[in-house]
Amino acid sequence: MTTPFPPTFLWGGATAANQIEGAYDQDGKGLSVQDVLPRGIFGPRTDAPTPDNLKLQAIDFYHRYEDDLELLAAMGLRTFRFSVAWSRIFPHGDDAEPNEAGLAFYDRVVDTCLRLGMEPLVTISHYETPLALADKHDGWRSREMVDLYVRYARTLVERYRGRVKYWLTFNEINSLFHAPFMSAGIATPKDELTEADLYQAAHHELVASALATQVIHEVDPDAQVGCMVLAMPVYPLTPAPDDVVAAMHADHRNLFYGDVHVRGRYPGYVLRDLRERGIELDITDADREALTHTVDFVSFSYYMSICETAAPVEAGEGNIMGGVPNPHLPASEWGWQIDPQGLRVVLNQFWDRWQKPLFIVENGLGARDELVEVDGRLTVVDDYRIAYLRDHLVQVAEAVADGVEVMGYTPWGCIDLVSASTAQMSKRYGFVHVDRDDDGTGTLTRRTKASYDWYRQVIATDGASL
Ligand code: BGP
Repeated sequence: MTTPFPPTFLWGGATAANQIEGAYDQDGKGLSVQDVLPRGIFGPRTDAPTPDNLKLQAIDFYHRYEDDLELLAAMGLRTFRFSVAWSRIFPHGDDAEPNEAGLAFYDRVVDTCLRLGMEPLVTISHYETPLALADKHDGWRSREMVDLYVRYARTLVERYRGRVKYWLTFNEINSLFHAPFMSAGIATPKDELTEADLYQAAHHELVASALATQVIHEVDPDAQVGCMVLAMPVYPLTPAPDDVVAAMHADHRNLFYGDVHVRGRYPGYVLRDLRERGIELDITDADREALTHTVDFVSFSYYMSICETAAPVEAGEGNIMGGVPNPHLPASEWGWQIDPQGLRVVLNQFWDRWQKPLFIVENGLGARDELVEVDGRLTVVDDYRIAYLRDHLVQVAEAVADGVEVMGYTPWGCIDLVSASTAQMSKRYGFVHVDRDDDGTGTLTRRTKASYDWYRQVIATDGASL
């Protein structure tokens, strides 16, 4: 059988610390913003951790990582994406010394991945800013965050040098405007923030990302660094030129982050926008120099496309990034519109624009699953998930055939985990089912789903059998 996927293609799965680890206060870990977000992305936050916050225990990966990684490796994964919980390493973000127990935990995770033949793909910051930095500095609004983050990144690369080849600096860096507390540890309520505040915070993250890239390259010249953006192709709602221009502007608001990471400077359309809004960012000469340290590849999540129009309409329900619904597309129960071809569109757009290898580090269908008995064992017959992933992989294959360089594909939540937007278990993505319910009950037993066998076959045939 022939396959368009190269033999080096990194078939994998993706997770994040706050959504799988649990053990939120063990072995010296400090609190992160997630520990006070029991309701998910848009809050409200609590003052202290509350028992209804499922992330405090999550799926207990902290204690079960070895069995979980073995189960995932048995599916054939060649890479495993996880994040380091920043507050496990620096409990308050600005501690004099890193927490050895935290570093040792990720030693074990990294070494287990390597023993099982999976390349660790590590997100340095995945919606897990130490809470102390949110309270003390208002998160990324403060320039002080840059040095703290770069020191944290240096600590990681010095420790895991030679073992971790792929680093991602910030998960979905362009989500900062939409979820300032979760994404960037900004404690000030969203409605009290100005666009200038948010742009300045984004600027600090961009500088920190570039400086971390520089440090990683210096400490481990064999390592590769990618930015990570939430990708969402924007279609004009109609062919009216006003709608096309509205779509272009909406697209720019997301492309801006990749442009800075790849080109090493601010694109003209952002500078114009800032000027016209009367926003003067604090950008120093040292910042400009820092930004020239560009990434090796571009990684992204892809869940949906959106439409944009110049006409005044209501924002689409469920689309956290705004936009209006596309009348031609179905949607998941949570209103996320399903558009496999959009993935081919975005792969071509990014490749044409940046000519950097692309890595799809999140994609998948959040759905309610039901355990059923098949041949005497409990499982989930998730044909809907298989269909979703297959349809998207067909489009990745098309993009590869178009000449796009794609490094790999790591579907989101390869093992069921706590959802970011709902903070519940019932929105599931996994190939592996975890017995835990929204009320926190459950045995935490792991069971493979039908999609597990399907994905194992996909990987075994290098994508020839989809
Ligand atoms: C992305 C985040 C992930 C993940 C995913 C699915 O935005 O990077 O952390 O959670 O979305 O979202 P949800 O869990 O809300 O379905």
